[in-house]
Amino acid sequence: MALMEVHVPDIGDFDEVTVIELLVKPGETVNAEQSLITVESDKASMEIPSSASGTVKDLKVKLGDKVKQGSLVLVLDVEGAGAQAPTDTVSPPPAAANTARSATSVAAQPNAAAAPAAPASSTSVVQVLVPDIGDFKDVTVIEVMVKPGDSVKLEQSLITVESDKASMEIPSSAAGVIKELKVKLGDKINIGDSMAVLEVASAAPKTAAASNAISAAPAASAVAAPEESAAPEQVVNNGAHVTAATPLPLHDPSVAPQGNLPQGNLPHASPSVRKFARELGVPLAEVKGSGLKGRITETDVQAFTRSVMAGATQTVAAVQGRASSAGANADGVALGLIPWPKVDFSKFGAVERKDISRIKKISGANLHRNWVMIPHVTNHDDADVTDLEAFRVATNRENEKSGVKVTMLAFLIKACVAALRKFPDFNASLDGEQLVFKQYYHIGFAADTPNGLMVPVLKDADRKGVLQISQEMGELAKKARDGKLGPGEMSGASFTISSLGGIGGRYFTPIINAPEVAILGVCRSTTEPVWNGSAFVPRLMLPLSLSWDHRVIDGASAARFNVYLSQILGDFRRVLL
Ligand code: CAO
Repeated sequence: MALMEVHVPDIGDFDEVTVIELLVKPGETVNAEQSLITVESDKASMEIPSSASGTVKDLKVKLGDKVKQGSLVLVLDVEGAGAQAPTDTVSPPPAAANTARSATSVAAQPNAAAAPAAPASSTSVVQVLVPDIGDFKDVTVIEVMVKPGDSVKLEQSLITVESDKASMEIPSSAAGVIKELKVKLGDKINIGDSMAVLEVASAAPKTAAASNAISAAPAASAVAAPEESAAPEQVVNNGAHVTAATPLPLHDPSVAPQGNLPQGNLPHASPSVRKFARELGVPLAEVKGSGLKGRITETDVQAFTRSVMAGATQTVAAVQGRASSAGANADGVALGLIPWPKVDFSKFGAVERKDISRIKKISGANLHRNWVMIPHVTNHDDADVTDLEAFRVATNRENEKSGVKVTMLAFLIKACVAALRKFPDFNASLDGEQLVFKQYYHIGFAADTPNGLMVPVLKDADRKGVLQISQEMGELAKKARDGKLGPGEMSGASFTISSLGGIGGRYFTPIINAPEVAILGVCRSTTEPVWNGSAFVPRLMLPLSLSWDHRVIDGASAARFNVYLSQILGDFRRVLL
């Protein structure tokens, strides 16, 4: 064993960069070239790799420290290093040096371009090339920030590229309108590759700017030199493109903008964290960073993922319905499935297209998530509601003048509360590795509205009688149909009932309304012959379908729940017990 110091390698003109992330801890084993820390200037972030394999003995930097070339990062315990490294300072390995030099060369060349010769015309066409990006070869385009037709300003970022060690935004070399994009997501690009063709409104000022670029950056100018004299119009016609480029500042690394996140508000994260987030499909813009200056760490991405998996967080995509199975844009690729079939229906006959309603988009996204994430099982059963139906009809007759009509659903709500009391697992929610048992009984009920499915919530059903439940249910259902439900009237349910009894059908598989763990589906009761031990007698049977989350509930409990519920519905006096 020998001790070896690892220093910040040549990071070019980057003076006094800030340590924004510590990727290792004392006692951890690291491999040569494994990233140790992430540093950041106002233009770029980069990971500083280890120069050797070994065990971290002493970390010499902390978050927020300023470091520069030669700063001591950490001390490594290196097996057999004595023979190979007599001095205690190890030169950066080629990869480290390359990473650093890449940033250096890019940052050190304020202008890296060629430009068209000054044209007399008021518009010209210029091609924006990838400028000198140092030792970066075959870097991947991870973000395309503009599209054809967009007006771009000089130095506005057009694309983001990423190597395994750093990312950078590549800006436009001129102001103008994008005529053509030459790159797409996933492309590998190198110095001199064409990024875009720009239509530039006025060539004269551009030329002056570009001339400066040429004198300041001979190496990059050379890339474009053969084409410098081409006239813009000929460029388009002959394909002999004139080039223009600008300084290549390394901007804050970022992921593809999510949702409506404006440019400039992109999330801060190191390239490796962004790669990690992309692999998991995590929208970084929605992750709260706990690092320095709100920087997103790998732990933040993991915490976000856990929260989404537990149903505590919804992504914007889910809410907006982009992930909705109902949406034709849903992409099975995201789930590792083959893509959704794209069919030109008009080939087979006349079609009409209509936008999906906002409610359908939202409910569709929720249903999709719940269906995919919850291991559903559905138990079916029948309850004998002959006596209850007679009581319901009699109650309605007695209360005719009150204007409140009692339907089977009101009794079902009351009966479910009794069953939930007896089987508290069904009135619970999963929260990470804990179960939250609710001491309240707020029952959601699915309501069919002209705009789609809504679930009003009847609060404190345990404290209300069937008549009050009927009245409130009627009011909530009307509000749902009129589109007047407030958010408070649609939240807080601990269990949900979906009744199709007024319509028909036999059994179905209701989808659990996360984060609840069970839902009862009810269909239309029918009179059936039931064997009473000595004869078949006509009984009114109510079909029940109970879906439950197998992570929380098991089949035996579900069967008991249904049996108990059926007993209550068979003899409602049991509610009092
Ligand atoms: N068996 C037999 N008849 C039933 C019944 C049942 N299980 N449930 C209701 N009925 C009868 C009612 O008694 C009423 O009869 P009358 O017209 O003779 O009085 C009739 O069916 C209509 O009832 P209703 O639907 O107006 O009232 P409700 O309290 O049963 O339901 C509501 C209210 C809002 C839940 C319902 O109107 C509704 O929207 N249901 C659809 C729910 C849904 O879409 N679920 C699917 C979700 S998954 O996509």
